[in-house]
Amino acid sequence: MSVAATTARANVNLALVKYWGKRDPALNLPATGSISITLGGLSVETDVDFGGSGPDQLEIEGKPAAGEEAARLATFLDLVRREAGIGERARVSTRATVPRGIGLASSAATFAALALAATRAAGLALPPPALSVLARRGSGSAARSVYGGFVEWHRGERQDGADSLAEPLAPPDHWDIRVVVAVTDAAPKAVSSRVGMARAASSPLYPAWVEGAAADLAEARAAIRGRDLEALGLLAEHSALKMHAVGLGARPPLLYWRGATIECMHRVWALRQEGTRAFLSIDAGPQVKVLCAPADAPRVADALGAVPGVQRVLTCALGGGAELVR
Ligand code: 2P0
Repeated sequence: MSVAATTARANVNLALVKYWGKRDPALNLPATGSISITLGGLSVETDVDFGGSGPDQLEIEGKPAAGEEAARLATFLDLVRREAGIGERARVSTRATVPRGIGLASSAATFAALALAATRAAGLALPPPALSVLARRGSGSAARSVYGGFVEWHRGERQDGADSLAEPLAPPDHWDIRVVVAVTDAAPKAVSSRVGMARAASSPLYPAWVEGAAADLAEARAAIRGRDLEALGLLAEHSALKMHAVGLGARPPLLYWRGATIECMHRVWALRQEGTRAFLSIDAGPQVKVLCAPADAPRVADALGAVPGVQRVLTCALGGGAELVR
């Protein structure tokens, strides 16, 4: 039985130990585990209700969803319908409360919010672990956005993916840190993460990437537990740069960086030389994300804002998990 219209919100997350490669693309089962922080204030809000028949009505930012985006949403809604035993069509409306056009309106927040809103609208009350498994089917990294603070997504061993879910390592108030984001290019990326990950497997560096994950995860967990910014920052930087190195070695090659991306990287390393503890991460795009202490965030933001080609800079604290809005 479907119930009333439901709205949920979820934040984006930044992986400190990256997810880059799948053991099963159909189920979004990762080749390795990953660890992220959920970022406050960069979120996606989704309204869902079920009723009537006909094709789903899917709206993103007030416009009908089309193409692959619409297909991914509809496929995900089919999973929810199957789990709830309903056949009604869905009406979905999704809004990013992230500043628009900054290349950060990640699918992680979209599918974490949709998983929560759609299951509730379909009359299901899934506990967070089951919600994480479901969100993963929409987008791998969405498994992590179900939770706030410091989060680990386990690779899992099972073929059906039932054990490939995220769990919280520590809540947001465990450790007050900041992420400063330098936006260098807000255009949609030319190669999706999905395609990028499939291509990564052709790289001779990929086996080393997969093999190194367990040690990276253990190091990140220990650094989070000990609130050791230097250890966590250096490890996050190492994980991100290894991920991009895998892409450079792929056939065809893959590079998400623009000129300003590289200039930001040098600026972060110069800040470290000058004594500021700042550590970079880069996802499947050209933006540079810098981990630092709250007191250093204004200095880091000023430094990145002065790099030629940087269009804007925003600073985030840690945020909470997916939540119902109404
Ligand atoms: C991550 N990324 O761990 C990595 C690092 C981007 C770079 O997860 O195919 O949208 O939907 O599972 O989760 C972005 O990829 O990919 C991502 P799918 P997803 O955050």
